[in-house]
Amino acid sequence: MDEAFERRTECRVCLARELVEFLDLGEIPPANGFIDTPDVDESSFPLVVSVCENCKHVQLAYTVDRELLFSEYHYFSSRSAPIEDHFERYAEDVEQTYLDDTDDLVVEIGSNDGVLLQFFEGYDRLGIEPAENVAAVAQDRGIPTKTDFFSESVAEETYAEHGAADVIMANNVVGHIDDLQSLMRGVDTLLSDDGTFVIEVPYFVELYNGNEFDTVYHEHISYFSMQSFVALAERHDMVIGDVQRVPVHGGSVRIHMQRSSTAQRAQLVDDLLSLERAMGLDQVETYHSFAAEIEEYRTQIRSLLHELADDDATVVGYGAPAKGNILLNYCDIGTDVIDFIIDTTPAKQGTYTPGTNIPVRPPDALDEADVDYVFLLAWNYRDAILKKEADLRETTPFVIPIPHLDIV
Ligand code: DWN
Ligand code: SAH
Ligand code: ZN
Repeated sequence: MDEAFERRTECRVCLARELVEFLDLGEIPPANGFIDTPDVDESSFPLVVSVCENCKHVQLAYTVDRELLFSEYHYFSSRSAPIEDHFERYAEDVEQTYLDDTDDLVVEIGSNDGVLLQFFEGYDRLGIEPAENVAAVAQDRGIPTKTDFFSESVAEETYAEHGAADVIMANNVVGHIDDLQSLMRGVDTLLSDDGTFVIEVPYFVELYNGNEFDTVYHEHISYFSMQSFVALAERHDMVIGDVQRVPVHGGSVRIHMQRSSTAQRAQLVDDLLSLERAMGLDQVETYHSFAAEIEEYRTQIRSLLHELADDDATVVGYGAPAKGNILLNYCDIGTDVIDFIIDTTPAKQGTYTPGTNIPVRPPDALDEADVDYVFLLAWNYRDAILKKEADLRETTPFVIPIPHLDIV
């Protein structure tokens, strides 16, 4: 990519040139682009969402250069305890369902700091993770990790070095890949004949029902519905042999894709397709109405937070997720409203949030401050965090932005 970003004209799933823009969040810096000093020049890129009129796949109108987003990365999955627990159970499921021999090869695309592969000790395992600083953590834990972006050519290299994979897993990363055709051809190259490609990704139905506009950011290029998964699988002679809805990251789906020659479509696939039709997700008009609701919702969030600031309340952010940076930028909430944000990730502590330049501090900074409200940016961990912070909640209300504006 010559420029740091590029307009996309072809649908990433079905290749039709029928993309219709419906939601414009403005020009925002990359959501994981935490900066070391405030008030420096930051690059912003258009954040615009389109839907394909042909297959109804929801996707970004512009792609930002992946080297810029992922060479050095600030998100370390293992820093969120609930997600580590989730992946421990995920590993148990995959092991019980698909693995029977320690010679079996398990490959993970977007393996990050080894949060999932750590639970496959004893198997032949390989992570593929482009962010060098994050891959280094996995390697230090003894998890073999190839530092690269997965693609058809990387799949060929991997096959030549390791042979066929019995299971390929890709969690919260399929949406990050611009070239979905290369991804699927790569899976075809690397997967054994009766192997399974397990994908977990936020489900667009939940984004839509839960006002999760803040999960739209440059890293997240695709927003999958069952319509889009079926279209993608069929193009590559695969079927969705199983699917589960899983309560992480605001509501996700786990898709089990297998070669059409070895499996049949699960009943729940048809049920979810019906659900999506009933919601109107097969009609472009639905997406335009959704965008209008999000714009209205932005006004509500902005007004509430600015009212608190006008009353001189001290507000501290809880969690500095990438999505929080979209919410803060889109709703125009900066240092005039929020004093600082606490986060468990060492790589984020001591930095400033992209675009809004709010300081990020370690969790114990909260103990020393006199706080009137906590603003829960990591709303996807609502239950775990509210439980963990039971003492603090006796004196301090939590403002929760998503799925509904709530003070608890
Ligand atoms: O797809 C992606 C998902 C899986 O993770 C990536 N593109 C980037 C990232 O998205 P995110 O940054 O929006 O994810 P989280 O999981 O909502 O981030 C939570 C943040 O909050 C982390 O920085 C850790 C922090 N945290 C905390 O400070 N205290 C989390 C918990 C649970 C806590 O108790
Ligand atoms: N799988 C982890 C991490 C998700 S964050 C989890 O679910 O918690 C997305 C990860 O995918 C990042 O670590 C990012 O560096 C990586 N990534 C981005 N593009 C990729 C690609 N083309 N191939 C492999 N990994 C990629
Ligand atoms: Zn399409």
